[in-house]
Amino acid sequence: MKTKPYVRDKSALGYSVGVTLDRFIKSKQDDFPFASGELSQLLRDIALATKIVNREINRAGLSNIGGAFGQTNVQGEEQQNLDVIANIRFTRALSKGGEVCAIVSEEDDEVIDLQNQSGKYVVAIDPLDGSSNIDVNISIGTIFSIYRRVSPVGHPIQPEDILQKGLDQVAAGYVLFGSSTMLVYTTGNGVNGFTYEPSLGEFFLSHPNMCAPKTGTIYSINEGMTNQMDEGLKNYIQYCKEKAYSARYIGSLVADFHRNLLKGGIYIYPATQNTPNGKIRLMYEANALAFIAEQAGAVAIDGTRRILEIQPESLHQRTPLYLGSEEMVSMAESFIKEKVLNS
Ligand code: AHM
Ligand code: MG
Repeated sequence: MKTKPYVRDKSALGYSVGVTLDRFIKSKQDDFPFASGELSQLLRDIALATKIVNREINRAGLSNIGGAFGQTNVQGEEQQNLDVIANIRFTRALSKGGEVCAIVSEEDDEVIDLQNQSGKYVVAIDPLDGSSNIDVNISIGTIFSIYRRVSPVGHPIQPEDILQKGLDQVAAGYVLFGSSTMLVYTTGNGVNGFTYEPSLGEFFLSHPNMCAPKTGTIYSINEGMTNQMDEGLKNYIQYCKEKAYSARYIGSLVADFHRNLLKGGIYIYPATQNTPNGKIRLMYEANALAFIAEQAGAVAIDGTRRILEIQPESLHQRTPLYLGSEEMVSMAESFIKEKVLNS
């Protein structure tokens, strides 16, 4: 039977308007591996903490809570007030829910063992990334990875529960605190982005099924480090210039990644003479974005290896990172390889 012209086909509405994050998570619950509702609840806990952190960030300039806190974190960097606040908000939200047994955070030297032996999940999180941008009202972000514990529930957590490869992630996401606040996540079935509507206090699906362009014309790297880079990478940057690509570098990984995911581009934080392992942390920065990138059709390598296949050996391990549109990363890789072959 032909549909009456004034009756709109429900499927045409898709998820385009008015789908809240909460409703979306619920509708997708059966797609999750081991669907029991706990991962859904965990994602909701993260979303709630995000709203709280978002409120703090928006007040930062007014309430004098921006600025250095006077402590240093495990990487020897000065912690900002909001880093500390975000860390507290996220760890508290993750502790209260009961789904998580352990947390790895950029702001904590050791694993946070929640002494919750019935918790099935391990979360690795950078509560507020782009810390040098906090004070100056530039976009910052949160990055998280979710793993299922490997050891049996009901027992103390083990090292193998924590040091899992990126391939083992069951979900990962980021929050971009930019001109609007967005939460983007994957559970291994594509990537979806939600934009926060502050007056309603809700995230709404705004970017369903995000797909990265195969190539692009944006390269994002701190070119101030050029003298310390390998010849192959220098040659690739020269190639980008010859192609008249646009250089765009915010210094906030989430913001640079998000822009390049939508528009097509490559983010690079390389190994340098001073930092042979690069700067980006494998467990709570690179892995989550690599999972999202691959789910959206982009790629992430450390120069030669797929990020998701790297076995982490320590909590705060760093990795060089080449992240973004498939053809651009592949071109950068061939420049690096050529140098390796020629040297
Ligand atoms: P952070 O975790 O201390 O914020 O450092 C990570 C950030 C990334 O967001 C960003 O891409 C990079 O550091 C910028 O570093 P640099 O200032 O060396 O270019
Ligand atoms: Mg960080």
